Amino acid sequence: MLVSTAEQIRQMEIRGAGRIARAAAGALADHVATVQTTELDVFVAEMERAADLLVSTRPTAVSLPNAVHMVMAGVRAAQTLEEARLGIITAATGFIASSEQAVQQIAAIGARHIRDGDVVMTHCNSEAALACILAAHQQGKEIEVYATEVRPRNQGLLTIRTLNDAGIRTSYIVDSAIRSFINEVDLVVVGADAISVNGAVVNKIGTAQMALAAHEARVNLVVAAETYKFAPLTILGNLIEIEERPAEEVLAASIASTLPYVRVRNPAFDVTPADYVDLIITEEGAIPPEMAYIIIRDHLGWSIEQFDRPAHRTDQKE
Ligand code: RUB
Repeated sequence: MLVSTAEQIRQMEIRGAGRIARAAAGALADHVATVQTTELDVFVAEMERAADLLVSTRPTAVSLPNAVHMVMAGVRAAQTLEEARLGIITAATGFIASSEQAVQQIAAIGARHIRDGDVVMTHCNSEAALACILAAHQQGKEIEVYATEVRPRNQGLLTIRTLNDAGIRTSYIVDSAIRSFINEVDLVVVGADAISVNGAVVNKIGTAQMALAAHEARVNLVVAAETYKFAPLTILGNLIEIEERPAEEVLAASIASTLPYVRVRNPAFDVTPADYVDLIITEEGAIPPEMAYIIIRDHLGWSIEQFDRPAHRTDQKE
């Protein structure tokens, strides 16, 4: 179960920052029953190995280490093996429930920012962003969506299926058509894999281009993101690692092998600077990107004071 969940995350059969986080929490809870030992130390060491395996699967979505950290907190306070086992299961169950609830809260807040008659553009397949759009539609607002294809893995197909099933009029466009259609759009709504302390948003590759086009066209960009998508270690200046995926996702190996001078680059995510983000909608409320540190300090419990050395760099560069 643990190894198969890790593999499913790595292969993107489980994908999207929120789903990845919940799957990892569930895998840790399930792993508890498989650890055959009477020793607390052995149990903790095995759970830490399991946590490391899960965290190693995809480097960018900070929801993954954040969820694992929250679940593993259940073991750290334990004095006995039974407390440790129960601690993990309780923390995992709690995380999964609060993560699902957070999406509903984000949907309720996000829907308020979508007006009747709005044309909304979205990118990739974000549960949180789609929840806002669906909630606005359920409130009876007449909305229309532009959804991108999302090369190379075509997550846009998942998005248009959901929108279609809800009865929302949707235009499906190739990623390179964003700027051609941005003037027909009232609002951009996207999700996030990670948010830096300075409010920079890491999301599916192409989000930064969409943000640039929206900025130029004076179209607001809203990010829907649970508080556990904020990256605590960016307060130390750590940069969020951008995952680069296999070349074969972009170009078949049979073709690539005939092009010895060609190198395929396949970054899965990019960084949208805070300047291009108008609002971040969390389950705690809608905030400007400049308030990211407050979320990291007050909701995730990390503050700059707990570290010995001051941050030497707090910007999230491309
Ligand atoms: C998914 C992606 C999504 C975020 C947010 O990338 O970039 O926009 O993860 O999604 P991938 P959610 O398909 O590579 O995992 O709101 O569902 O957490």
